Parts: sequence; structure tokens; C-alpha cells
Amino acid sequence: MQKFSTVASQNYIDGSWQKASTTFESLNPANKRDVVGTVPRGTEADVDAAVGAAKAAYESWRELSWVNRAEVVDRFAQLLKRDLDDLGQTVTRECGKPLNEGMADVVEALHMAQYVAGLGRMPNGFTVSSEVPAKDAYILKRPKSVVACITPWNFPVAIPLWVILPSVLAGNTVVFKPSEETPICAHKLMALFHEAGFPAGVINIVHGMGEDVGEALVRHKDVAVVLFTGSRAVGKHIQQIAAADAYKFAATEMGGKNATIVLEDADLDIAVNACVLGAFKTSGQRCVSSGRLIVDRKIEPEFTKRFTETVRRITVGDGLQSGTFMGPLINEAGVEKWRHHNAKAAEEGAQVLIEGKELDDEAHACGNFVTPFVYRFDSYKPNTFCLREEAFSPHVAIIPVSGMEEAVEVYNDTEYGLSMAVITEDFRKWRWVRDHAEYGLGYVNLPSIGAEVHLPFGGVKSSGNGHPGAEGIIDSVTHRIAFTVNHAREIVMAQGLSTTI
Ligand code: UN1
Repeated sequence: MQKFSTVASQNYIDGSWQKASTTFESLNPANKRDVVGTVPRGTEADVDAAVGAAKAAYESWRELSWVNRAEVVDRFAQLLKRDLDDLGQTVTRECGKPLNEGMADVVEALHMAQYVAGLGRMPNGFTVSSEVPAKDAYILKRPKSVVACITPWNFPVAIPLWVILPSVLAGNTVVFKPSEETPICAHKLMALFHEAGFPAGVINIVHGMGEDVGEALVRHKDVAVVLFTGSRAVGKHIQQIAAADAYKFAATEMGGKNATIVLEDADLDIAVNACVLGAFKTSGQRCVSSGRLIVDRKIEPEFTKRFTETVRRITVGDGLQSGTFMGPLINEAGVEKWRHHNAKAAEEGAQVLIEGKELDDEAHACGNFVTPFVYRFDSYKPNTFCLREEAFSPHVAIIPVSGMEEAVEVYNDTEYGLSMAVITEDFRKWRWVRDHAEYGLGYVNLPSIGAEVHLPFGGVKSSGNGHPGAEGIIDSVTHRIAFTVNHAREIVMAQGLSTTI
């Protein structure tokens, strides 16, 4: 195996790296003897210092124009491009997904940086006319101040940039709390922010645990916005804290129990391909992964035969080795969750088609490796844990249904509503599904994964509170203000209001 060094990361507050007193280790989930880095265990005092620095930096950062700030983002984009390979390898080494996926994560991040740099020269407000001819009205976007960015480990480079870059472009300043599972990816991003020349305090990073750093950050009185991607339980907790302060706003993206719907007329090659990619890329650890395959019963036997044949060919191993399709799960808790969901499916009466296995031979003994678990029901079984709760692992159900309408009814029968794919050759059918399924990301003849950054990324119902990431973030980190100017030499009021005193 290739030898990599261990990175000593630090918190970065007010333009300088801070010496850590207590640290923890970030391990490679494919080989837990490989220590990717040592990481400071941040405290409430670190959070307070970082928020203070961000608040102070906001005063001058907001004075720059969008174009000025976009120029710093553009410098950052160029550095990201320079370091693409190193970052891609770091993603794979720290979060386990195969190198092609590690690279795609960084490419997605680069696209976000390029997109945000370009946004600096796009309109960030507009004029509207008034009922009084001599009045001009403007709608302007203004920054909110300090933004807390709390990000997950499954896209450790792309998702931080979805939220950090639009925030700073709009004139806010940021405290970044990355996942404790992928702190070294975040550390490398922070080093690039520094090198790109973001002024001191504009972007700060505090590493550590959710219950210490995350909690203190969300509760901090000077944090105006929390941008969070992660579990539903934590997202709900954050929303409740934010709701207690009238001025504080939380945008939360909280996963899904997504599905791919395969209709009677589907091209089966596309269907099998889309379902395998949607269910097992990133080992099922995307919030947009398909945990349910809802298949018209007329074609279900043939689909299931071809799908399971393909799944049996999936290779599981170290993502740095070529030929690996599925890397390890992120940690032991992820494996435990997978075991629990599998056991629940069997207990709830599922027919298990492929028994997932925990791999412990020599090549896999030091990592969190499991193989796909595939099951089916003869017909839809409502109120089951296995068909309604997110497994975040290679655990997938095949559910036969009769026709498009039942397919959508089954699809909608969860508390989530993030991603939906439908496989059909019939434009009338996909249009009907488009308008009756509940989701934030919809696909036709594609997997339920693979969104691009210039589209809003988010869900409905318990998947999110309607404030999407990526393209959508500017709306979460700005106030839209109305500003009206009178160009006449007298006052004329709207609504015919009298000015006589
Ligand atoms: C996630 O699922 O957590 O749409 C993010 C996709 C990626 C992002 C996924 N661009 O599959």
C-alpha cells in the first residue's frame, strides 16, 4: 500500500493557526491503522473566539463589492484546481469512497468555486417601478453577518464549498465546523482559503465534536445563520435552537429515503444501471441514495434477476485500489446501522435476495467493509421501519407495484422527500410522476444521485426546511431588502395617500 503522511491539523481563527491542547485522530475507514491526521478537539472558548473574529471581520468584508469578493473566490478556485489530485486522494483516504468518487467530489467543489466566482458579476438585486413615476424602488440582497457552516463527511470537500463560498461572496463571514470524520479534507480546504488571501476572520475553522463545537456554535448569540447538512435528528435539534432566537435562521438538509421508480415500459438496461448506481455508489452513503426500487410488477421478475446479477458483481475494497466499486462504510456506527436495518427487514417479513456480508479476510480486516444487502416484498408493506427509515448504507428494497399511480403512492409514503428518479420511455408518464411525487431533486432515466452545483440541492417534508444548498444558498445568507428613492421635488405617496398636513 502507498505510504501517506499523517497531517497535524489545527483550528484557524482570525487569520492564524492555533495550537491545540487536546486532539483526536482521523482514521482511514479502509485501513484503521492508517492515521490520516491529528485533529484539535475544539471547545466552547474556541467557538467564541472564532465567532468574535468573524463578527469583527464582517465590518470590513461587507464593504467590498461582490466583484471584489468574487476575485478572492476565483484565486481560491485556481488553487483548488492545482491541488485536485491531492485533495481527491485525501477524500478517498479519509472517507473511503473510491478514487473516482473522491475526485468527483473535488471536481464538484471546483465547479462550485467557479460558479460562485462568476456569480460575483451577476445581478444581485433589481429595480422595480413604482406607482409614483418619480420613485424608483430597488430590491437588494444584503449579507446577514456571521454564518455557521456545519458539514457532513460524505462529501467532505464539495458540501463545505456549497455553503461557505456563497456565504462569503454575499459579504458574510464564516465559522466552519467540519465533520469529525473528515477533518483533514477540511484542513486542506482551510489552508487553501488562507493561501487565496481571504482576510483574517472571514473564514475560520473550529474542529471537534457536534456536542461541543456544533452545539456552542448554533447557540452562539452572534451567529445569524446556521447552514447544516446531516441527519434528521441533528437538523431538527438545530432548528429548535434557532427558533428560540427570533433573528437566527437555520437551513437544514436532512437526508432521505429516496427511490427509483421503474415503470412498465422502462428500458431495462437503463433501469438496472440507474438502480445500481443510485443504491450503491458511495456505498449507499449519499443523502440522495436510493434505498427503495419501486418496480412495476409486470417487469419486476426480469428486473430483479438482472439487478441482482449485477449487484453480485460489485467489488468491495480499498477505494485507492483500481477496480473498487464500493469502499468501506465510514465507521463502526455505520456498520451497526446497516446491521440493524438488515435485521429489521428480515423481521418485518422481507424476502432476502442478497445477504449482505461483513468482510474480514486479509484485504478487508482493518476496514469497515460490507457487501450489498438486497430484499423484496411481494407487495407493498406500509408502516415498516425498513421501507421508511434511512439506512445510509448498501441496503436496498425492491417493491413491486401495479402501475404508475401506486408507484407514486408508495414513493410518497415516507416522512422524507429528497430525491426521486423515474425510468420510463413515456413522456406522459414521467410528467405525471414529476407533478405528483414529493421531492426536491427529480430525475428521468438517470439515477437518483448526481446533482450539479448550479441547481438548488434540497428536499421537502423532513428532508429539509425548504432552503436548498448549492445554487440555493444565496437566498439563505442574504436579506432581501426594499429600498425606495424619490426623484421629485415634492413627496407623492403610494396608494393615493394624502400628504396634506
Ligand atoms: C449527498 O447526497 O449528501 O447529487 C450529496 C449528488 C452529489 C451530491 C450528493 N452531487 O449525488
